[in-house]
Amino acid sequence: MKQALKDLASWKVLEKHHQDMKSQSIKDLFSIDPDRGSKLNINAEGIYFDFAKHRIKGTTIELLLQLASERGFEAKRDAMFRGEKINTTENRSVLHTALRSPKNVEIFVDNHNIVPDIHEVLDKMAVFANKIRNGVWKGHTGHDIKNIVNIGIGGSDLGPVMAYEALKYFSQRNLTFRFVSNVDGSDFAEAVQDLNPDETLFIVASKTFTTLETMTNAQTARKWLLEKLGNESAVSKHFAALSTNEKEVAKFGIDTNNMFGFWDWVGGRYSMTSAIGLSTMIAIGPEKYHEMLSGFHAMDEHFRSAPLKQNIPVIMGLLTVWYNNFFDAQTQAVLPYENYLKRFPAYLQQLTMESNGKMVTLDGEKVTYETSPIYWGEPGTNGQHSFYQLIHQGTKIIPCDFIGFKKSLNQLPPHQDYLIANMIAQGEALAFGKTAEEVKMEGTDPNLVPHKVFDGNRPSSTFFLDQLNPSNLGKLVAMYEHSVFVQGVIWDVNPFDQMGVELGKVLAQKIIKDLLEPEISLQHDSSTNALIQFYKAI
Ligand code: G6Q
Repeated sequence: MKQALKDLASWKVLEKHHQDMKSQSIKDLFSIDPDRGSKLNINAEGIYFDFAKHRIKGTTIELLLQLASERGFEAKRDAMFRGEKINTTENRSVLHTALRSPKNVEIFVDNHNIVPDIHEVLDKMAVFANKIRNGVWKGHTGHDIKNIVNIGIGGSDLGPVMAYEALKYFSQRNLTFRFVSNVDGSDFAEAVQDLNPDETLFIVASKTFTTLETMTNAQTARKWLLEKLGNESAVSKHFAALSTNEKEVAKFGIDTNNMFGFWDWVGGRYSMTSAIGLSTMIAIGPEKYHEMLSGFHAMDEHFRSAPLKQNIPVIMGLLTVWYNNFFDAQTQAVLPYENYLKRFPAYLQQLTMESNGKMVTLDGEKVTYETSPIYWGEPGTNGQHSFYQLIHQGTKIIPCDFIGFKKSLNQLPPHQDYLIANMIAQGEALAFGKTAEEVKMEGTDPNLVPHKVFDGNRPSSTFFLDQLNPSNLGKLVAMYEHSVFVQGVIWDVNPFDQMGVELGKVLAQKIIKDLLEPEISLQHDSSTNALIQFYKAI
């Protein structure tokens, strides 16, 4: 019988330890050990991870590591890498890490080595991507393809959008990339309004190839294309599919030669290194795409083999548990000081919250503790002029992840120095604040002193890298993927299913019927019925 989280010996010790720690400020901790800045950090895989500005001391890390060990973390991690069916509710392996493993490795699912299959798809993607990039692939009317429109949603959209934005600097600039996800027709209409169908390729990205939003957008795209190009045979020159469902792809009319497959052991939100990455590969080219995969792989290996104390995703994941479960932090901010990472927080919202936003354990028992915090964020300096107020002086504790790079991709002095000065200053201000004495010393009107005090003691991590490039993007994404895994192990939830998105989908199907049939008798609650009637009223 598995022990409940709160009954674990390490948990109980952590509870006591928290009582001690809650009365010590970050400032106190730095006074006790002025050198902690050079101790509480990990410098690995080109990432300098500073976690000194946290409400922890060495013992905290020791205890959190004991917790991980009591939870059987290492065995669970290794089971994931080996391809065991750790997604128990769906009876699936979880092998996004295999997608970036080198050719010479063997990884088995149901006695079949999947690595050659992965590389076959990668090679096929490379051929296709190069044809588009070099203008060898022609549209139905003989034009080069200049516009790539990815149609997908959730895991089939957020990774591609984020990666395109993040790596735009490396993208082929004569190609235009658009991403359509929402079933709101305006998303499609705006995406194509200035595009010429002769020069446009649609990539329909859908693991299942049955998702309402994606299929509706794909049908609209097909209509839009055929209105201009007239001939059904145009579809094979202007549509590609990324999917696990060959039957549905063929039914849609997409030539299965233009289909790039993946497998049920790749979860949607873990799929950006599967065929779902085709738009990324077209944008940055196969070589750079492989650099991105190498970055992912380097972080996978770090997670798999670095001692836990020196393991970035392990420490990150455990710190999240520390604030979430002991300090009752409800949210976690992700604040990139790199404009190209503007969609990174949105990407992480799905990765983290769809994974660990769960209320039952793997055995189906209701949890008696908090699971995933709410992740949110925006590029840093913009946030400083809006919501940072609450992080500095509000009543909530919001651990922050700052992400920055030493070198900018665009050399425009003095921008980079200003940007990084701001990032470092925010971590310092959050941790150390400003006392009433300090405010008074500035000659502040006594009535305003309380308004100008910063309590400090607000925790943050800083992730500092050399420069944003495909490899470093891969490392950052894998780092968060694995920290989510660590959290899932502690909370004993399944980070790899997403049953919580189902109910709304089923009800929407019912309501679609209610909206379309004029005489139908509505069977919902009175509020829902009224909303439907309001919509239908002429
Ligand atoms: C991700 C989820 C979900 C999924 C979308 C799109 O982990 O499963 O976001 O990616 O619902 O699904 P399809 O790729 O099957 O269209």
